[in-house]
Amino acid sequence: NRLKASREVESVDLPSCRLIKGIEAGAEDIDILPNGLAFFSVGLKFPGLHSFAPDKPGGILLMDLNEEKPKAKELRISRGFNLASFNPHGISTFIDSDDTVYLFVVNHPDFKNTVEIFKFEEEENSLLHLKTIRHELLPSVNDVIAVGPAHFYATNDHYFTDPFLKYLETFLNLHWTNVVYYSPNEVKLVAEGFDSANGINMSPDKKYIYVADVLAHEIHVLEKQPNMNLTQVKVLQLDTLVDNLSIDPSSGDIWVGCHPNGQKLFVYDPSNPPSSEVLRIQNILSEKPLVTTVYANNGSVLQGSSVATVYDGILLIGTLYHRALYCEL
Ligand SMILES: [Ca+2]
Ligand SMILES: [Ca+2]
Repeated sequence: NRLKASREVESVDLPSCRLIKGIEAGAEDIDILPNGLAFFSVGLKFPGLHSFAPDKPGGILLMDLNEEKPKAKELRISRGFNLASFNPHGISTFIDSDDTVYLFVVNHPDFKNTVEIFKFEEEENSLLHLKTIRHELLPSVNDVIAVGPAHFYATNDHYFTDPFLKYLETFLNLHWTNVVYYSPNEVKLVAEGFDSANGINMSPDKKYIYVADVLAHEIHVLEKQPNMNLTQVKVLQLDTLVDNLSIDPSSGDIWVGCHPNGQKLFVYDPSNPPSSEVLRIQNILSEKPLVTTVYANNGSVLQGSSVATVYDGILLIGTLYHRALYCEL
């Protein structure tokens, strides 16, 4: 039941969608700046997870959504950073008071766990690597939400790093996964007890942190305290495996990339591929949040949606290891 192994999806189509050229081996996470520049984390590889390009390193692509026919172009990364082992996962952008744009990237070089901080240099179409963060409280990072130039919340989707212990932990349903706050001065556990903490994001007023628990099919709303601790406000129960969370900055709506059937994700069968599902959640703090299925597909077009994010009537949908969609709403 945690994997929703028996669930099949009914198609929900949008009138105008196209596959994005150049994305064929996953775009696990997408983050859009307020000016319409979208970052894509592409080419994630993981033990047990299918890959259409197992020998190609991952990368970060950029798409300018203000263009008439936007294209995804790979960003150059500064010398000194190990590109051959780049294996990007969750990402988050941060704009500093001096307008510097930072890109935070969860990275799994050789299946290890780091958070990389880059400075985005728009004129050069490149990322300048600033810092690699490793920490014992970050054993299995999935996603981050940046809250300062070197400050973030991160989800751990497992308690253990070792693949066998990871498997055992999930099998035994231990609920040991957590959220960690990281800053140069202080690193601490701020929320725990998740089955598998995955996507993380923040409300536009910066008061609330949202955490997706993928195997419990839940979105947790947590209130940010002045000392950066988190206190639980509420839990929204859904009927699907919730992956990354994106926020519409104007409405505060939460857009969720979901896996309707988790079994199909881990046992990849091209004749029975994993499906995709995008939910929009309105008024999550109210008594009755409104949950709408905006897009759903049985895998004939898009397999394994992990993120959905909006900008000015455009919806971008990324996947764990398949393609990505550009849709008009
Ligand atoms: Ca993210
Ligand atoms: Ca994720």
